[in-house]
Amino acid sequence: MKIGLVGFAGSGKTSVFNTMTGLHAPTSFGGELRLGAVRVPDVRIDTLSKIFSPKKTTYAEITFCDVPGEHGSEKKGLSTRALQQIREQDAICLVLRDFDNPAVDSDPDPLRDFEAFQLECSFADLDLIERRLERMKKEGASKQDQAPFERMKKTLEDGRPLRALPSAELDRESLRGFGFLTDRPLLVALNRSESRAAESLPKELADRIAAIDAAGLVLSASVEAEIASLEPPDQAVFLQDLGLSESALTRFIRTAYGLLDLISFFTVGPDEVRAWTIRRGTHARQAAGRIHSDLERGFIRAEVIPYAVFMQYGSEHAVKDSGKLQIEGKDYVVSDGDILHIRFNV
Ligand SMILES: Nc1nc2c(ncn2[C@@H]2O[C@H](COP(=O)(O)OP(=O)(O)OP(=O)(O)O)[C@@H](O)[C@H]2O)c(=O)[nH]1
Ligand SMILES: [Mg+2]
Repeated sequence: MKIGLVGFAGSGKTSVFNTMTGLHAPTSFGGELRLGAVRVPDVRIDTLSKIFSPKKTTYAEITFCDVPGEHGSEKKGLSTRALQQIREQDAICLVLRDFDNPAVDSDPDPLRDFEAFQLECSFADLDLIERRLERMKKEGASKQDQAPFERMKKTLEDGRPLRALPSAELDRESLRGFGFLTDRPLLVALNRSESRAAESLPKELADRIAAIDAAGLVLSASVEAEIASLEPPDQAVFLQDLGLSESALTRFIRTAYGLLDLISFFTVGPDEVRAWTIRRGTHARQAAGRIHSDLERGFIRAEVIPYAVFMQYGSEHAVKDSGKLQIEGKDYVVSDGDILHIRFNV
């Protein structure tokens, strides 16, 4: 999964990127698009790996993409190039500045920046839609073909993002090529100064975030950078002193999983213990396809052990002997924490 970090110049995107990925990209210089992968921490994988002692342990991964802000232009907003890069992300994380940055000539005002971003994305989408509609009309397209575009136009003109449209009203599969910005899952990260890192989101902003079906969280890139420089035992103490219970990375990943409705299933064995990320509601056969297309094509059945059941019995053998192994067909809906063995034949 690719999450793009976006926002206005100097909001702390690169700082957030660095704290999340452990990389050391130079801050405050705009610069090029950067990619960094992080593994998704999961104690269940830690535990399974201890039990199986596999040759390889693979965690789920999130790729962060640092989309540089626009510097030196009259327009404070996002460049055409940035907008194009945002279209390529699975999800967007808008980094809002809530600290004093001497390099930016305005006081922090996260709500103002949030609305400006929301407007820019809406205008960009509206522009695409209106141009498309114009062309359809010129080419004499049927009312039926125009309807989804009219509906999207109306939604945006009402000040709502496209993600507000239920899937019954919008055939997203056929519109995917457009890369609409307001249809992307959106995570809003309020980047705070150290002293206010533990304060929750201001109500007004929280309400606005909820109103456009996005998710929000508070973090402080500079606090996280400090945490990263400490030894693990000191990290916990430092977090506690600030009134925080977890690092931003952990909270970020959990919020992103929730927002995108993602869950993990596991495969285990002497070669590899591995986590796989899927959307909630994915069927066994599709899930098998995440592992390999052959497993999807030649799918016969899935042997399923929920993680909790596995831990209760301690081994696959013990689970089988007690008759707790689930044999499931292609339409089985995979649950978070399922350990899967796919039987297949190609
Ligand atoms: N006090 C404080 N300063 C921060 C925080 N996060 C970033 N900064 C500082 O703000 C400045 C800009 O941070 P960057 O991470 O480069 O911001 P950016 O959004 O990547 O900027 P561009 O890519 O140039 O648009 C740097 O001097 C950072 O040290 C924070 O949480 N608190
Ligand atoms: Mg940057």
